[in-house]
Amino acid sequence: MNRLAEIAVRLKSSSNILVTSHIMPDGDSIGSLLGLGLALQQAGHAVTMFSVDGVPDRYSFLDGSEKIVEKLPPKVDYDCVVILDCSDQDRIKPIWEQVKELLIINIDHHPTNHFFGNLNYVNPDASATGEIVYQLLLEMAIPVDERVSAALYVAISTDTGSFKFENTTPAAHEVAARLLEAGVKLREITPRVFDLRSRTAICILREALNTLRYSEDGSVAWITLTEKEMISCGARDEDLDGVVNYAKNIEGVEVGLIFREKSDGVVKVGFRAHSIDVSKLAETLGGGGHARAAGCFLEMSIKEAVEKVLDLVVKEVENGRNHQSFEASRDDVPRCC
Ligand SMILES: [Mn+2]
Repeated sequence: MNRLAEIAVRLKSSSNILVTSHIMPDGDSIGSLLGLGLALQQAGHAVTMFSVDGVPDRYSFLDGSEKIVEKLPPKVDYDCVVILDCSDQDRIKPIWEQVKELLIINIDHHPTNHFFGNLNYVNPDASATGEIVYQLLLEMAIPVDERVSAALYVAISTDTGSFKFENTTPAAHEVAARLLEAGVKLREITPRVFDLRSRTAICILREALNTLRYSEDGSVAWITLTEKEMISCGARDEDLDGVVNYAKNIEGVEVGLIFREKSDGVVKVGFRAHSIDVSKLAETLGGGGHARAAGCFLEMSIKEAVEKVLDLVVKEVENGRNHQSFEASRDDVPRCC
């Protein structure tokens, strides 16, 4: 692995730079791209900021996002290509063949990173790639202006789930503090990035909560959504983002589930857990994912899918209790401490 100082030296000597980040961009992808791209431009470099899938509406208010392009010329010639927040080449598949012979600088915080660059800086301890970009700008002695600070703040605050996830480190807060000092306006960011919901998303949330059910012992809560309900709201999969958490976050619930009927007789199941490992359950059903967030597809009716999955999950929760493998949940912590 390279040091950030080496990457800083290389960037300083590059006049024509391509900066890009992953497909289906999230806040860290866009925020890092914009933060680094704008700062390098300001320092006098010719920078092309590129995002395969453009800029999601939620982030298009960010100053400078209008400069992010979705197409590259057929012949590319850059002194270097900075690839941000991508664990592997597949995350930038549409342009990889086109740029792979150029000098690639890979900057990321995913522990699974493939070190596909000529220069690689991967720090899994960083809360977001945006946090690394901030350190890189310090290294290059490029001042962080209002536009750059807003972009990097969006990167860090989205990847830490508004500073709620476990990757919220002291360093994340420290960098956020410096960005606030540099002029971040939360009244412009918070309503757009965190609070805004489309009417479609609210419509499908209302339908979803109407279907909420609990297992007998109350440890599992689930939501079912039929194709009919999706169509009646005009909802797409992305409108269901976070809906399963309404089930998971109910008092006494260990596992929240969402069953989404697809038009082709397939049911998509989402699992969210507080303490047990639901990725193993999802794997036994042909799916996978993370320990506390997993999913699978089942070829059966939604009624059959609920019965099948519920049986497995309730047993797993019981097992978890018997083996006392639960970590202390917030409610288990005595109020005094
Ligand atoms: Mn990230």
